[in-house]
Amino acid sequence: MGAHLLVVTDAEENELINNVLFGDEPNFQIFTGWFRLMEESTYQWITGEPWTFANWNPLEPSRAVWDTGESEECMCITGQWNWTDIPCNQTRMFVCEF
Ligand SMILES: [Ca+2]
Repeated sequence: MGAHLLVVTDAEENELINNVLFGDEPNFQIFTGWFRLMEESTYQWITGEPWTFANWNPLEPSRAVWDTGESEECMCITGQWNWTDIPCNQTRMFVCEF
């Protein structure tokens, strides 16, 4: 089917996502198709699309290590209209695009 997790490559798409998904749910977080390449400590979209746009919270990506020992290696868009990294094993809503 060619579906993949959400990839946000420009400000227009980022704003659309925020308007559609977070209008009445400011505390929502959704997983995107973003992950960190462990060896290189660089970011990558699951589609391999170029990294052309970012909307990180000013303190992110923090790559914090949680009490569980999990490191923040995946990215969520938050209801505050910005991005944060969190551990990939957390439970969140997600969006697929075709
Ligand atoms: Ca973080």
